[in-house]
Amino acid sequence: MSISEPLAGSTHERIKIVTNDWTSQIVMSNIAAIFFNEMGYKTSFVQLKTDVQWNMISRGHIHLQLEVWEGTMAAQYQKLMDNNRIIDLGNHNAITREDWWYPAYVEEKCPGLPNWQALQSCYGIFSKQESKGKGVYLGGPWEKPDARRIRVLGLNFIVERVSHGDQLWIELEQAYNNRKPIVLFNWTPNWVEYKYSGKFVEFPEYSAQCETDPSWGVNPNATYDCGNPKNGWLTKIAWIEFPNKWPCAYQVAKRINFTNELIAELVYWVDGLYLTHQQAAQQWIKTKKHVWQQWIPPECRRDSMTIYD
Ligand code: TMO
Repeated sequence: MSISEPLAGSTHERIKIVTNDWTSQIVMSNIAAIFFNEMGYKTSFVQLKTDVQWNMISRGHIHLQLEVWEGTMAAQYQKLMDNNRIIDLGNHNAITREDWWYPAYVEEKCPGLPNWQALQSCYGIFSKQESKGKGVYLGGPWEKPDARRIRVLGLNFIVERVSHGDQLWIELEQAYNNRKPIVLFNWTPNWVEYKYSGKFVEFPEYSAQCETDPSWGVNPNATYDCGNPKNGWLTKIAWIEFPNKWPCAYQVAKRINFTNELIAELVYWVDGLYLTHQQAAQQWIKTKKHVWQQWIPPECRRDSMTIYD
């Protein structure tokens, strides 16, 4: 069924889609934009770090975020939900994890891994010239207070941060080619697990109490003495007015649903095969019709749409 009557909602006000600094989020945003444009809505991308996006989306300066990860963003998400500043568009059917990670060969030099306590004695293999004997943990621009976790768990580490996700993989590749010990932030689903074998560090099991109750956990005087969730959710959020302004975009955004496998594959197209974000989005639309067809309800289809061709 297709329809030629005018599309419901605003076709002149742009839907501002936030893009962050890791691949899957950017490609997914490009995919959503193609759907919205095909239906007749205008879109633009607003490139932001995750830490500044919360205020922007609650004020309606941006309108859609397709990847909110539990491991690094649960607290800000929950605050805006509790204050009715955003709406939740439903989880992806994916299980996520975000935490410290190392390539498999590191275990030879640090027996006891993946248990975090192994890092108490073998921090030295992760040191760099400028770290004065301390281990270096390479973090991304997201995460929770890692310096605090290091302190409360009594680890002899410092945090070094890259400013864009892509830099993590450059450093990982260099270390990997020289079998140099490295421990860095990683997550799943991602493409890294296809290219490199490795493991997450097993910190004390996550519990919400760990972040609020100092007496909980291995350090009785401090919060954050635990890892990130191992079976985390991945959800989507929108500005509270989104459904009224762009009803069909809302219907589609609610239905957008990526599994672990779908995410890993489309990230690989960019980070492994070097397609641009835009090319990956177009290829995805072209080859995954069986996946996205049901995301577009009949009343939101238009005669003019070309993605069905
Ligand atoms: C939010 N991230 C997937 C980079 O951890």
